Amino acid sequence: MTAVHEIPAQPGPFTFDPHTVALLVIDMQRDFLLPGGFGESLGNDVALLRTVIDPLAGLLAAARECGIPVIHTREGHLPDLSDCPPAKLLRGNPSQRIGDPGRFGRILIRGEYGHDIIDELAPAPGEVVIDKPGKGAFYATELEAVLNDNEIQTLFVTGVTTEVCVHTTVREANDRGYECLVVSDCVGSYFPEFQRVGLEMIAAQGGIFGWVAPSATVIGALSTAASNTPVSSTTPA
Ligand code: TIU
Repeated sequence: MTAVHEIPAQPGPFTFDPHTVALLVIDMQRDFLLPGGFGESLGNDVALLRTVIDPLAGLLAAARECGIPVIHTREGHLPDLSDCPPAKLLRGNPSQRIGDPGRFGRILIRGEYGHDIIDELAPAPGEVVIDKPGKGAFYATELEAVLNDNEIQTLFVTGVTTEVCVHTTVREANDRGYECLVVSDCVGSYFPEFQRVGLEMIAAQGGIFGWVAPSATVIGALSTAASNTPVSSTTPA
């Protein structure tokens, strides 16, 4: 029997089965969220991203309590940069490039302090951490295999930044047949305008890439699911 639960969302109700959903936490790394990392080297004010931390900590706690798998991602590269194409390495005119020494070690390099996830959202033992060289979490990673192995069909998507790694990942997920609910206060952008429009783009055209809802609504649905009161149920043939 498959229990189906409903979340009020944009552009309409989002249904999910708690047994086939995972919480995806994208790139909540020190290099993006602390001064001195990659985000700041690109000329950004990291303070705007930090508004995501508290709501996401609340959603993480709720997901863990309900036994929903949590998958974290980290953007970064091998120390020899062999997995960083010149097009990415040389793009723009940052004050520091990927691989340069930064305040928290070499910028966006795996194993460095700045590359790891912020303390407030540290992965719990047993949670999957996907290291990704690109903006999308599916490109050159084991994410799709992890989702298949765990029979995951639906993703609650969180993390940073809304218009870059979150958007890229949600688009990749759509093309692979996953349903995505983007949690509006648990994704963040360095640019308020991109945050607003980025979320609108996801839910526009009848939900062209997915659905959007705030964490309070998602947490409410999770607690309903935990108390085992589905709005409907179906029995597979
Ligand atoms: N620059 C920017 O907005 N984002 C990134 O470079 N990576 C992610 O979004 N994780």
